[in-house]
Amino acid sequence: MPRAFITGITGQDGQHLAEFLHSKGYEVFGMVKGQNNPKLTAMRDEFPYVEPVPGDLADLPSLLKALESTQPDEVYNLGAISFVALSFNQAELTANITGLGVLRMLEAVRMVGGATNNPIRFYQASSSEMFGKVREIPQTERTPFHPRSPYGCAKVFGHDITVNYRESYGLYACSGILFNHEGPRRGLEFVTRKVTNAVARIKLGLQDELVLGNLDFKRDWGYAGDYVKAMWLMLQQDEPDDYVVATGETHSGEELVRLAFEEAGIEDWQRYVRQDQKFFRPAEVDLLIGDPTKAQEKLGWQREVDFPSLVKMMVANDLRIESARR
Ligand code: GDR
Repeated sequence: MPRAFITGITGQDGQHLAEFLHSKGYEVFGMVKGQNNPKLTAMRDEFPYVEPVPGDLADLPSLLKALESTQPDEVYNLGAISFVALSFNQAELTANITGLGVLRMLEAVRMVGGATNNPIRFYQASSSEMFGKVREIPQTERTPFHPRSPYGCAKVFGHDITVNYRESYGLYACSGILFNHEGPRRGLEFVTRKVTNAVARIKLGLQDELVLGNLDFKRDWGYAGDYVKAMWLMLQQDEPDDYVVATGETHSGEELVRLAFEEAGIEDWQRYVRQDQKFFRPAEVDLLIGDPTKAQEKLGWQREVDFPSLVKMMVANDLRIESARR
């Protein structure tokens, strides 16, 4: 039975990846921080097959202990301070966890190593936020980075140090440059879920308005369930490499809002939407659109869920959850 170790297990991608690897016959270990993590009970209920392992990305000895005790074949580093807006207020913490956390995890992988004929394979969750103020359209594995937030800067370090460990120590280490990926498990602080949840609540008469920040931005939004398959594929190749994972389409913030309201049968969406300066960021990423050709050709990866289906799935999910709460 192959063994996988996942950081960020309680997040959206950790959940999708655990489910996927379990279906592939993996034994799944999930790193959980803190002595009384509030998300642990929910994780145990929903994913009884995931074995929780204590550890913290800020603490190298704990990572060494976690890998020594679990002896994984594959390590997926999905743990991070992942909310871009928060990173402006907690820049040092973001640099420590989202940036230096990758270095600590790589060092643990290098030191624990795994079997001589089967060294540990490492996946780093890199991000389209590294492209930031984009230098070319669409963005590929060769597009230079220009991050626009402390989060983006930390992710650039994580990406570069992953490449460096691969080149310096011959580690099987891959960096997946994933564009935005969403779904029903997305946290309510991210714009897609914030919108679909508010739309459901407005539809059910539980909320009057949707307050947002900048809507003049474009994102390449895919479905998280499709994207975790690309992570796994990257670790099944003969050679480690870096890949952009994206849909190749871009949609505006306004399009997201309009589609979500339409999905709930509300035509005059402008009536319900207000903008507030407090949700604007000090610097913005205006236009992201990724070119997934390499992932498609080399990994045989294809996305299955398109943007309208994604919005539909998320609105339906929030209508179901909010109706049950009423
Ligand atoms: P992003 O996701 O920053 O792209 O990072 P997010 O959904 O937070 O923002 C997308 C865009 O929406 C604009 N926006 C708002 N965003 C939020 N969260 N709340 C609002 O009220 C709001 N109004 C407008 C933002 O300004 C932004 O332009 C996500 C994260 O998952 C990262 O961890 C990941 O690396 C990247 O996607 C790829």
